[in-house]
Amino acid sequence: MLDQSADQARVAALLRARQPGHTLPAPLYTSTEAYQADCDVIFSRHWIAVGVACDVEEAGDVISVDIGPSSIVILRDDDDALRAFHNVCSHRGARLVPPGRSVVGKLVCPYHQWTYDLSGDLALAPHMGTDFDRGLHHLKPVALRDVGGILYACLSDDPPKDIDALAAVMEPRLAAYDLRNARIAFEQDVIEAGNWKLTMENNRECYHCASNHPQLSLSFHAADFGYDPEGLTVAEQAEANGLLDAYARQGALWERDGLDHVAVEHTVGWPTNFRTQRLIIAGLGESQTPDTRAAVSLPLGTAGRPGMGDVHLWGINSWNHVMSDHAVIFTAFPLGPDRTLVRTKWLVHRDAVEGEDYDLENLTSVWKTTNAEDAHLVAIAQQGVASAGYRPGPYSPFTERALDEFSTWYVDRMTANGYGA
Ligand code: 3BY
Ligand code: FES
Ligand code: FE
Repeated sequence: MLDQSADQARVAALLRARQPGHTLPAPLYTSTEAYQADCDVIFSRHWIAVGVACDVEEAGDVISVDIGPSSIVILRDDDDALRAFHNVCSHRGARLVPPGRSVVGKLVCPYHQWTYDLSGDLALAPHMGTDFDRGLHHLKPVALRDVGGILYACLSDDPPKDIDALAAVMEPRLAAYDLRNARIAFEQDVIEAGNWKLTMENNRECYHCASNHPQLSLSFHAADFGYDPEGLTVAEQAEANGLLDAYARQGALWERDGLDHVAVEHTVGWPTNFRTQRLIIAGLGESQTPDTRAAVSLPLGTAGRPGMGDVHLWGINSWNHVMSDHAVIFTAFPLGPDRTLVRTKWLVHRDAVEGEDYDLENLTSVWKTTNAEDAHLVAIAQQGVASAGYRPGPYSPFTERALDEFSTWYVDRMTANGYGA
């Protein structure tokens, strides 16, 4: 008990020491105490992106997802409803479902064979006696929300209500792509050698793109996050203004076509942190592929036109690119103070056939390459923050504004959830 509150006080002091406009004090990226605090606050009391509805297409499809030291089961029940439970048997607590995917009729605990219906009801518990009330041992439910086909879970019994705001913005933006009925063409897990916050910071800027992502840069404009270029050098301003002009022109066309495109940001002050904007795809403008043309001949949902750009959405532990021909859905899960799992799923129309409607390498190569490049950047950032010479550094007020907001949001959420003064 004493130890726990000493840890809490240490983390609280580090949070207080963070200077606005700067990266975090090193131990917030490196220490076990901060890792545990992040699992306890950010990953247990907030809505975390965990997968996609088409992870579990049919009744009996099950996935398990580890969130820090916890694990959840997501499944489709016999009534076609999505459900989530803690991946903990109600008997003696064993992990019920192994990592990854399975297809089951019922959930059977490998330890003593307690058996649960897909509704989570305990159906069978051998040797517990005739007086045993199975009704008291339902699997513990986990709050789950399907937002346009992207799944969010919250481990808390009192999840933040502002997930409704995310749904209100994203349901209409994602409707045309019908991600709920898409299919996962490919999935990749990469373990980055860095703290999850460095993974997310790296993702919230494209300051590093021109020099580190030659392939992504063919389809991705570096300055896409709506910053005000005033204060930059004349040459930088000209480049940023050119892009702003392009957005003004393209925005008018999207408006004419009834496509939501403006940036919506919920940052500091919102438990469910997100940003969305319809982005212009560079090059020929169709998709994030090596030649910037659509990779899949069958568009997603009713997204018939390649000119629809890229519906970009990021959240606490996720980032997504939804294009007319395919979507790329990324989730990040903390594995330790200096290890983060980045899980990427490429979604295509459910009827698209590999080899006929798309070439898998062409579909996946940009983000496979980019993920490897980003994993390297996160690893060198972690090496630096763990070194004696590290001091919190200044974020660019232009291209890294979103990182400053992320760090401020993080400090704010931690402080409001037991790690305050
Ligand atoms: O995909 C993203 O959201 C970010 C922005 C640019 C590079 N990147 C990984
Ligand atoms: Fe699951 Fe015993 S722990 S049946
Ligand atoms: Fe990157």
